[in-house]
Amino acid sequence: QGCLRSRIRFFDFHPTMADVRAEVLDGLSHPHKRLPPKLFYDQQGSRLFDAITELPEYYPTRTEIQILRAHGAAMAERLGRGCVLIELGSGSSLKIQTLLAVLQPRVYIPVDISKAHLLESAQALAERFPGLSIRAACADYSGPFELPLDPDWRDRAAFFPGSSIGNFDPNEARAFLKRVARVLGPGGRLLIGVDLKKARAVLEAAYNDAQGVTAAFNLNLLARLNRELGADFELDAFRHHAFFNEEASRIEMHLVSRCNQRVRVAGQVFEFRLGETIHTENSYKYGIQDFQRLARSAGFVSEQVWTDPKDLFSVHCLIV
Ligand code: AVJ
Repeated sequence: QGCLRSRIRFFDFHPTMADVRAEVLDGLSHPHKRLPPKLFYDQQGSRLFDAITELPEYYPTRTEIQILRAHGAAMAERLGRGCVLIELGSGSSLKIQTLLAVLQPRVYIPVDISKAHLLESAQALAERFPGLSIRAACADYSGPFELPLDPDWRDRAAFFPGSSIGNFDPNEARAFLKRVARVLGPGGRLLIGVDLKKARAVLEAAYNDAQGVTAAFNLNLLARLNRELGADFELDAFRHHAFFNEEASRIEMHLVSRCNQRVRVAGQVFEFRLGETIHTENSYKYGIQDFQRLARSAGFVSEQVWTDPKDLFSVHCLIV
């Protein structure tokens, strides 16, 4: 079917339904109930996230794009023309477009957990960049993960935008960065977007938007469990709560139970007290040097860092 399609190869390393079920039951059995933020990104969740990126309060996406537009050519030079380019959490593959024209990768490997979204985005990208060879991989990079790489492909580079690194606690982030370093090999470069620590009011507004899109995004997690695991969460019986935890330097998102209630999930019953929460996301905020220290502890050397004029967001180029 047409030459556009033939440039996209799809690789499915997606966790199975059984994995999702086990992780959900494990998280809800914990004394402090929690669910991993990767579960946000079903098709509906990916759509809601895209809507978040356009909110007036949510500064990270537009600020990072501003930095990429201002310095994309220099960044692409560093990553190396003609490299094998891996993007982790590629989502809609919008940010990479600021680099592709200069970078001209021999192959682009978008990796995302949201399968339908990944396929749509790869399709759209292939149409915009007809010469580009794409290997789309549906995978969960929060643990060890596979990539569709040929062993003899050297000159590897990775792009990890959006401050998704902030979803990991610092120890997990270090373990993740070590895995990326191993995939890249000596001399390989990682371009990574990291949200900066800033005034509480600015941070809290970004996760409590006036239109309630972030609340809908958070609550969609329960709707998804209802759809996919036959859970019986009453969406009105939970509310979105997001705040900046200063000591830990992270935004925390929770779903707060509005009453004492019982919920059935995949055949198991869970009790919620009034005010009890499910912790659904952490989004760590770093100082530039704090992040450089973390990267060093994972085996990277920090080569360059770019920020916006207001120092809201940073993009780091790291070398293995
Ligand atoms: C995609 C994980 C970077 O933490 O800002 C946005 C996700 N959650 N609003 C973030 C998110 C609520 C986002 N990351």
